[in-house]
Amino acid sequence: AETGYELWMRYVPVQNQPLLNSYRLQINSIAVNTGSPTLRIVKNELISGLTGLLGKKIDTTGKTALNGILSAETYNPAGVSGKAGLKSLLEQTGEEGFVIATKTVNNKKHIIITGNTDIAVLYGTFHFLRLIQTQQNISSLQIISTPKMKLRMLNHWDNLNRTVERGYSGSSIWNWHTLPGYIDPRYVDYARANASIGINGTVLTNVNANATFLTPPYLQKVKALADAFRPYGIKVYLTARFSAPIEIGKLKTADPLDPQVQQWWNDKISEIYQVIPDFGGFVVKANSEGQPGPQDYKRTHADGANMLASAIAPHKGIIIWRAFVYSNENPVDRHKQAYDDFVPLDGKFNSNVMVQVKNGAIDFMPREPFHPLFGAMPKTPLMMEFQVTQEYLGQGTTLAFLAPLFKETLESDTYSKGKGSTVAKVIDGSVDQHALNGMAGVSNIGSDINWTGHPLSQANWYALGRLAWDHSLSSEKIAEEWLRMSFSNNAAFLSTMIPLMCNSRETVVRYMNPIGLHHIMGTSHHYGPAPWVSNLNRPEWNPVYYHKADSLGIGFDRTSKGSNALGQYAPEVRKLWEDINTCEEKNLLWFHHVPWTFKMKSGRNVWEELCYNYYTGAEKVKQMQASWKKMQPFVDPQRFDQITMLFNVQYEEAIWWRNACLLYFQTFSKMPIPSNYEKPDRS
Ligand code: GCW
Repeated sequence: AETGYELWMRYVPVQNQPLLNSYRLQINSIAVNTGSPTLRIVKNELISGLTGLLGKKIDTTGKTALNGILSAETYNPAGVSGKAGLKSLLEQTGEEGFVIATKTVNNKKHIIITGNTDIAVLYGTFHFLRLIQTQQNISSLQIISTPKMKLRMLNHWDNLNRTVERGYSGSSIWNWHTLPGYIDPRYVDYARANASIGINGTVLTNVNANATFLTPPYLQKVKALADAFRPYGIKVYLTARFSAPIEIGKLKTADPLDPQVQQWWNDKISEIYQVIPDFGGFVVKANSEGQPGPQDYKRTHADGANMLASAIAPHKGIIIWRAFVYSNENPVDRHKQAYDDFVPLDGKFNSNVMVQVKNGAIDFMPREPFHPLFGAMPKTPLMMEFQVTQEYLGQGTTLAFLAPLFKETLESDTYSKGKGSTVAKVIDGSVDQHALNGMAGVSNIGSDINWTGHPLSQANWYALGRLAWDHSLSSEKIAEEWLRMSFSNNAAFLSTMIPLMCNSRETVVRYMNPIGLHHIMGTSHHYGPAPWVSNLNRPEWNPVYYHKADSLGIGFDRTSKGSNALGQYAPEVRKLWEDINTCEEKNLLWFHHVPWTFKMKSGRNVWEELCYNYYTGAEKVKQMQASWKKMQPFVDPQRFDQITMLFNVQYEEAIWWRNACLLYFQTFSKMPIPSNYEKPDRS
């Protein structure tokens, strides 16, 4: 059978014998009150987790003559959590945070997992199992953990016909045909996996999906999924196509100020809440890439969002309105449009509206500077939209561990309220005091047995959840946890694989989009290089629009002498990036048109620097291949072979990117490829 289905919850026996013995002594019995579906899940997870990890049958009576009782309970003054005096700690943990503490109660040593809600206990349970999976010391625990963000979401770009937009791991996991009657056990495992990393919301449908999802038969299917996810703390959201009142409501207009349209949405939303009482709300893509929206009726994004927000407010739902908008009426610089459209609307959105912003202003490139909207709309809660699926990062054949990409954006300083106003603090609500806050990732999950296609891409799903819970975690820590749980706790394995994972995205940047190049990929499918394309009827779709290579140099001038997209950033940021000498070289060609002969810090000129990056990028894939070969003793044959084959594909693709881009750009630079980069593998 294919391995990988278990994700990071493999629960294989602890390999380190002394540690295993000590865990066995410390956990003699578990005590879980199963008063709710969520607590029954807690109990089952502890039984299956501990049986697997400790390789012994677990006593579940909670009654043992020995020390070592593991108690999981929602805080109870009369229970073990109350007797252990954990009340004051729980005052800090809110609805979802948990405490794990070692305490002596009635003369017996207990490990207590508790929280203010059942879901918090479930989160604590997964955390506790993770401690054992990653071989941590559990002898004296005092852990308090609360999520830094309220909404921690996956966005599925799944269509009704089970295709997945930009999905590379099979078809949609939602089988609309057999729903609502058949609940595939996979839906439950999906919920379990998400709960294990703290994800608490899922948007089932593509932002480009049609309105059929909002018809009564489909709402029954959505309800079936919502029912399956509820005990895991996961709320269901849908996308709302703005023209739904026309398409399924038979109205003549979808104008948000039209009373009939408003009534239609009021009724539709009431209908949804009758079926799904805790429905989360809608995500909306409007007036973007041909999708309908309020601007079709000369109304603003705020008019559109507020119309839906008013209809959903009585039910306590929210509207997540996307800021990913661009049109060909803005020939100067697509980079600027979202800011131009949305900043004037700051303060005009209802309080249950969030604006969801991609991490960068163009579109999920291998590297983008942070989006200028972060910090620029203080009166509006902004939700982060990251992409977990690897549309522009090699899709299903490439290892690109994305935690470093996520972190790079989260740690960028917007300076919106002075130094230290990082993107993370803007979106977690702390800079502008927003109670509504969150982070979403466009899912990479599909029907493949291993969920994500590339086995190592499971780490990106994991990273999204972990960072939404706690954006201060380092990429290395996340990689380490995931590797230990998914593969092995062996020190030699980890010391190779943690850096390999953490450097993998930078390697992709080197051979695809070095020093700030962007949007030079193949048209429409976005796979492989095509920097030469110039004939698409929408100028901002053409790669040449972005690299602007000519006989003098290369790069997009976004300074005040060019498109002035830099004018959308805070003065401190603008100043740093405006000056070609202080702009970080990783973003150089993003903001500047630079002469081929410009000297980089390395002493190489820009042309040589490009050659250097493309060549070393490809070389680094080869090094990953070689390192991976040495991992064979630590990995099951099936995953080992699959990953080996995928590295082979990735290496061919790196050569493809390198040769295509350099040979094309050379027609402008007219300079030779330095001979020391001419490695024998040039094919
Ligand atoms: O990245 C682009 C993709 C589209 C996608 C769009 C969006 C869902 O190429 O496939 O559509 O972004 O985010 O709306």
